[in-house]
Amino acid sequence: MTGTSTTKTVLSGIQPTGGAHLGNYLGALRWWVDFQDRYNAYYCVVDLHALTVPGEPEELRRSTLDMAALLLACGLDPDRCTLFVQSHVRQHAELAWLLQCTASMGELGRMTQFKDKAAKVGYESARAGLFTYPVLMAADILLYDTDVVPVGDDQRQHLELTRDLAQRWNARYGQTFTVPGAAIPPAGGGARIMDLQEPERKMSKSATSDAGVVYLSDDPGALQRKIKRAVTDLDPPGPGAVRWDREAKPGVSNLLELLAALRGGDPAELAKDYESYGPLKADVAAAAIEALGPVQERYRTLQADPSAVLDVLRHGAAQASAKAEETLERARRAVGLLAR
Ligand code: ATP
Ligand code: LTN
Repeated sequence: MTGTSTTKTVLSGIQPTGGAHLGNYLGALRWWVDFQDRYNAYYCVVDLHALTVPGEPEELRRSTLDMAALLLACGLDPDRCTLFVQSHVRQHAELAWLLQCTASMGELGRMTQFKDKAAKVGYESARAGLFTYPVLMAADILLYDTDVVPVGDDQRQHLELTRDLAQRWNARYGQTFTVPGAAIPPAGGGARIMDLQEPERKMSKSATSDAGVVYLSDDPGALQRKIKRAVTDLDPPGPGAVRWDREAKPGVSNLLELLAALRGGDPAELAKDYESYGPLKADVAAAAIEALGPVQERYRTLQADPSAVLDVLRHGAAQASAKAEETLERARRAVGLLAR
């Protein structure tokens, strides 16, 4: 780690529920890579969060390791950040319990991600962990005295809850936690990439169909096909057909946002270069292939050497545990648990 005591701390997490997609990359992962050099950086694969929805044990094991390899392939460097698996640092689950006893049913019930995911399986059979999940996320963040949390726009509400929990705790039990802030990409900068087939829904690992989700592991052929078939609208070609208007033209605006996030620039400005959808799609596909090519190459190399990835994770967990234990002990004392 390159951090010093005056360097601010960054932490973020990603679930190993299926492969990472362009939304994850543009909304979060590329910022993680960027932030390694400016912050004391902790990044984790949040496997405990993945248990909130049904899945196969063997699949979870495989996808946790795969996700770690993909993060390294995206550019995380174990010499410049601490990369670990959430369940390897037991303090996360323990702090989550302490925080659950300061969170209210009402505030957790208002979380839109809970409402969406519980509605999918039916409220009665939704796992209790799905309900308390945002508190585990708060524990992930608060354990490391985190200042900054780089996430996509969909995590704004969870970050707000984390801040509320930390402030409430500090007011009730005395100064214990650093109150974190969110680092969400600017509007038009990849904070909320939409599904290519259903541009009113966010691109998601748990989408029902893969057709509108561009995975970081998609080969150039698949990538081109998915982008070519992206839903747009029936406006005829001509001046003004391609414009940045999320309400009236969600599909086209999403393509412009993808291009802006991949190549740099402003989506409304980029729109002026196009009069029809075909050339825009071709440019988005080319930009995605260019950005993902090197990531895929490194991913293949890392996949061939799982023990090297495991070594990184073991080392990361040891580093993270030391910091996490310090904070947890502070919290245990503050809340009145008897010292061991
Ligand atoms: P799931 O749909 O299974 O909940 P997900 O695709 O939302 O998964 P996460 O692991 O929950 O992925 O998110 C990892 C990071 O990627 C988070 O910071 C999240 O905000 C960001 N992210 C997820 N989807 C998008 C998206 N469509 N656009 C921009 N950022 C996104
Ligand atoms: N809840 C987040 C994933 C997540 C996370 C975190 C993000 C779990 N713990 C800590 C930032 C910091 C999600 O669903 N994208």
